Parts: sequence; structure tokens; C-alpha cells
Amino acid sequence: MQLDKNEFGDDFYWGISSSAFQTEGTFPYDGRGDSIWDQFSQKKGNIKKGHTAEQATLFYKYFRQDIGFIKWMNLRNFRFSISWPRVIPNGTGKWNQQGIDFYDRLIDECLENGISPWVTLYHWDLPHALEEKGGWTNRDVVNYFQDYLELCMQKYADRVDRWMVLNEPTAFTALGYFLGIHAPGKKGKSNFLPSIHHAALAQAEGGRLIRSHDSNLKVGTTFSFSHVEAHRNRQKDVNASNKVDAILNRLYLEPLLGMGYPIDELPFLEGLASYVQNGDMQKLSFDMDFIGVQNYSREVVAHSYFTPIVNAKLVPPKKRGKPRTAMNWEIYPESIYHVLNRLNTYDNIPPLVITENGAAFEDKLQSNGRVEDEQRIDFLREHIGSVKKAIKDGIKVDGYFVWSLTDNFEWAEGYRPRFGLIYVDYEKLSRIPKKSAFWYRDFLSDN
Ligand code: IFM
Repeated sequence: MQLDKNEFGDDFYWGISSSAFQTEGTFPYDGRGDSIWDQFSQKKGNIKKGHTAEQATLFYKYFRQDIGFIKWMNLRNFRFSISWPRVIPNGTGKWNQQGIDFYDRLIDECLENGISPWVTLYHWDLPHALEEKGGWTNRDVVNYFQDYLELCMQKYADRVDRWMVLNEPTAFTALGYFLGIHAPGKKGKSNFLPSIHHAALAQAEGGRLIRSHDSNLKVGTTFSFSHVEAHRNRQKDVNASNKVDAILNRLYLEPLLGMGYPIDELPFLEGLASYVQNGDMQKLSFDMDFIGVQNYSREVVAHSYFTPIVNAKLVPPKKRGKPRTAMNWEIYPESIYHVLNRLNTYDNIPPLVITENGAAFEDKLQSNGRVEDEQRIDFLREHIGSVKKAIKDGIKVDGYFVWSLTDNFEWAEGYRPRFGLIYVDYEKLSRIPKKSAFWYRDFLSDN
């Protein structure tokens, strides 16, 4: 497919994304407190091969070099997150000056290089001290979160004008508080339900706090969306896929848009009533300036008696004979088109920005010093092509960010899946631009 960046318009935001815990490294501590992920990754069996993020890519030290790569790729937008426990080690109370200074340096370095920082305020690294008080199951977290946001506004809003409140709330609550396969490793409905309501409240209250700080700031939040299909054309599979769709695509978006929780498909959400206080349902909505869309694949769903809540199972791409990435996710570029199209059917949907799209492959550093990741180039070309088709069909999309700048710590999967456009040699901590980085650079070049 032929792609021309000019077809997206001059004001389209081309960017690249990362997050604090996956890259910074947790040492030197410099006053940083533990997060739930520090604790979770210390426990045997939680992370593949026993990997931890103590070193990660040591972005904390090498951020200048990494920003150099962003500039070299002709990118003008960098999405990263602030680590809450780095700036407020106990989650509440005293702040950590060294942590504050780090993000000052990072933001200034972006600006000096002509790169706009797009900052996510919560990308999963809850301070461990708050988890000891119940984490997202404790309603107080909504207030602690706002105090943390207030501090970020005071320190950085003079230079950062694009903010994202949460990263993928479905992922961090379902994986961390229902299935227990992400930090903090809690399970069951009794943890999932309160965490859903408190994250949904934090999402909207956080938006309001940022807007009240300065109405010129652009406030957004991000969601992971997938195109969902029934495996077979039979009622049981269709019902199962509707339930999975409600969890993956509607759970946090619809309350934000003032539509309430998707109880029609998910009757277990009636249990939220125990946590909803007077006036809360109104507080869940907020008119974001943009929605961050994160899409990687589609899900094909079949009925299953063995899965609680949704009676559904995901049919893996291998079983369907479909191409897949190193995460075992189907390569299906049309998914991003379907997702954008679907979002466009909501009456009051804010402008959309693709804040994550990308793929992990088995990248190999060759003896000639190159990483020839042709598959990633194809992936990006086809997905950007799908975004172009959506725009041609009249859907407003304002930007596209690749996940991710460098290879990094892929949560419970450890370091094996490599998502970066820049390869990281974890022994030497050296960085090597992959062929896809050259491709992205050339695509974005004015010549
Ligand atoms: O690495 C993650 C990121 O932290 C959130 N979105 C999906 C990415 C790939 O799994």
C-alpha cells in the first residue's frame, strides 16, 4: 500500500509512546517509592522468566539519547507517563523533589528538541503504600489521585498542554483486580467491582481537575479497544461476543459519555450499586478534549460454560490459521478501522487520537549490527493505511502514535516481546534503531 503522510494533513499528530514503569528503571531509587508492580514482579511465577523492571531500559538515565531518536525519526510528539510513586513515594503526602526534577528535565529536553510531551498520569504503577490501603478497591484512591494530579498540574502544566488521565482502565482493573495476572494480583468480583467504579470516577474527576486548573489544557484519557466478532454465526457465540465487547470496549467509555455502565450486557455490574454513592452517576461523565484509542488486534469469541461472568472464550489466531505477533495477537489491520468506525457512531464522541498501535516480533540483532524487522514495517504500513481509510470515510482522527519507542518491560510477559522501533541490548543498554525506525523516519520526512 502506498502511503503519503501529506494525506493526513499538516496538523495530524505523528508520535510515539512509552510508559514510566516499562522503561525508566526503578534504581537508582532517588527517593522513589515502590509501586504495585515492583512488589508483584518480586513474587516468583508472576512474570515470565522471573524478569523484573529494576533496570528496564534505564530511561531514567538515557532519556536524552532516546529523545534524540524521536527527533531523528522526524516526530514532534512523545507520549510518556509520570510515575506516581516517583513523585509521591507513599502515594499521598510528601512529594519527592528528585522525582519532580526528573520530569522537569524530561519535559525540558522534549521542548528543547521541538517535541511536544503528551503525558499520561496513570499507566498502572500505583504506589504500593496505597495498595496497602486497598488500592483501587478503596474509594479514597480517587482523592489521593486528585492530589497527585494537582501536584503534576502545579509543576508541569506551564509546559505540558496535553494530558491523559488513565491508561486502559479495563486492562488494569480486569487483569489486576479480577484475574490476578497483573499487579496487584487480586482476584474475583469483590475486588473487580469496586476497582471499576473508583477508576471510572477517577477518570472523570481527574479530567475535571485538569480542566479547572487551566481550561486551555487538552484533556484526554486512553482506552484499549478491539474489534470483537463471534466465532460462529450461532446465538451462543453472538451473546458471548457481545459480553466480551461490553467489557473490552464499553465499560469505561459509556459512563464517561454519560451513558452509565453497560449493565444490559453485563448483569454482574448490578453489584456496583454497593459502591455507588449519591450523585456518583453524574460524576462519571466528563467531556474530554480527546479520546486516546489503543488498538492492536481483533478478538474472535466463542461461547464457553467455563468462564465466569461472560461465558466466553477467545479463539486464538493459531487455531483460526491467522498470522500473529510475538504476543500471539492476530495481525488484523482492519480492526483499527472497525474500532474507529464504531466509536464514530456515538453521538458525543470527542476527537480521536490513536495513542498506541504496534506489534512485538522476534527481532534479532544481526552480526552486521542491524535489526531487519520487515514484519513490523508491514504491520505499521497496513495499520496506518486503515487509519487513512477511516479518515477518507469521514471519521475524524487527529493523530497516530506507535507503541513503542524502545523495546521495554512488557508487564507479566517480561522482556521477551519486543515492541520498540529502537532495539535495546539489555546487557549493554545500547540502543539500535530497527529498520522500522528508518521506515517511520522516511515516511515522516518532508523530502
Ligand atoms: O505495553 C502495553 C502498554 O503498557 C499498554 N498498552 C498495550 C501495550 C502492549 O501490550
